[in-house]
Amino acid sequence: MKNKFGFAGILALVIFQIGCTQQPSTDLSETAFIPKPVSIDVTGNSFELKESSVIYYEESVEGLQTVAEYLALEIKRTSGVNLKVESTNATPKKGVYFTVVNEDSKLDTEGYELNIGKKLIAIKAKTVAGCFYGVQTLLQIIPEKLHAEDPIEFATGIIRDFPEFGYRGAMLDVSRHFFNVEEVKQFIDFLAMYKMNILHLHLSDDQGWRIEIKSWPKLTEIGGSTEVGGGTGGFYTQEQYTELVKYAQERQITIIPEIDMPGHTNAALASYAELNCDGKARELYTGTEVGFSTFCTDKEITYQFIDDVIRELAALTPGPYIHIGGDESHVTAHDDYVYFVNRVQPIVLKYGKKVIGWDEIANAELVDDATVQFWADVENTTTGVEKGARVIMSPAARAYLDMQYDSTTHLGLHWAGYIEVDHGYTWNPATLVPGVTKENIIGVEAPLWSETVTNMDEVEFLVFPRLPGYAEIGWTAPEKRDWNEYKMRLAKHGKRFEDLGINFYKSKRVPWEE
Ligand code: TNX
Repeated sequence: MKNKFGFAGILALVIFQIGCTQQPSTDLSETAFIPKPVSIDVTGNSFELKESSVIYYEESVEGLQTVAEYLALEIKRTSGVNLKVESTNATPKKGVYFTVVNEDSKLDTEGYELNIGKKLIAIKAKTVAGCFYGVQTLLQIIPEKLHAEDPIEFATGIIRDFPEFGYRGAMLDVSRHFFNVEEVKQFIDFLAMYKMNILHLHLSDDQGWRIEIKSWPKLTEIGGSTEVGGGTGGFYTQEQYTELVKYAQERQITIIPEIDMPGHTNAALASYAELNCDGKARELYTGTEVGFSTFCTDKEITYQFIDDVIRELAALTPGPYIHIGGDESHVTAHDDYVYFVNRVQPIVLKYGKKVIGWDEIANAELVDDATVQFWADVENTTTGVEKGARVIMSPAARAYLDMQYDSTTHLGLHWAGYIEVDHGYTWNPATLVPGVTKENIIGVEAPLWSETVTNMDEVEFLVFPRLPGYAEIGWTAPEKRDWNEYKMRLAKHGKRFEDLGINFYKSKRVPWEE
């Protein structure tokens, strides 16, 4: 029998249908995952999360409940649906199930397997961190914002995934401009979305001292009282700092505190006269020059002070590292600088932590397990490697989040050049610096210095959309990365940024979707 619409009519109807209803994808490989996973096997069906679905986690695995609850909260945030979270000692038949296994030798410590079946989503990993990354992958399958009537659907398949580097971080300078606890938490959430696991906090500089040290209270009373431009500044009490550490930990992020010294110390030198060689307190500083301040390297009080600061900071720090800065000490004589760095490193070890410093610290003797952070000087960095140090790659010309995108975007600086989104993405940490190879490198970090950045809107503009690229450089092997393919995935994240209310830079080099 002949249909009264004819073939063309039916075709039009079908096209109309596809155009109008949101057809769920059943092809998992169509999802724009960032960072790009190691492998995706498509099975061509779909899973629907219902109000009645339960999120199960394997009983008696410490920390796994937090991950299950995190997923429930994110589902609630994006869709309004409130899912139950329960522990279990057997694999359930339906719902979502988290499990930690020892036997899967192919899963690296931070790796995970996300198996989306028609009835059950199973996330397994060797560690709780792995399970958390499985959650982040899962969340990228659904839109950031769902309407009440939208089904919560996932294409089925199996993703196996693990990172290239164990250190994937960003730095926030809270000294030049202060960012409060809520703002730092927001920054932490940005990192978590892209499976980054390190937040380096630049806690002291010429313009401000931002962490309470109970044995030296004037550091924050005086040194924390202002910021670039003369605003009121601020600082974290030890309780607030602990709250940040915990918030980060729940998102598998380690906070690395930095006390920058012997240069970049005007705020401390203004707080305590005795730390100056001439015994006179410095004026507070609200400009943006660098390299004019130094601790007095031949006074014993300096090392007593540093011992107290590191003792208190180490007690607040569950992570393995303390960052001692060491950059741009232009008014410290070379020999004094070397003497100083040689004396400070053992203090860090004494309190059970490992040393990180900017690449200049390689001019000193380096203690065991020291890490140098490459930002500008190749020779310092290769010297560090020769002395047995490991390297964090933060090349200013590629990875500085405070560099302007181009000459027309005004926020940020450009002393290391302009960093458009593609320029920030198209480099390989393992081949960028001759003499520094994959074996020497623990990972990648993108620093955001805050001379020009005064609020979260401005933070977001410099961080997005570059941060996902740095996350991918840290997670995805270089042979699997390609700008032309990446920019298509990044384009699809524009909608996510909008739904999250993120003020991002709409680079013309990315084909953003309407
Ligand atoms: C250099 S990078 C600095 C910082 C500035 C930054 C601005 C480094 C270790 N030192 O003091 O804030 O440039 O981009």
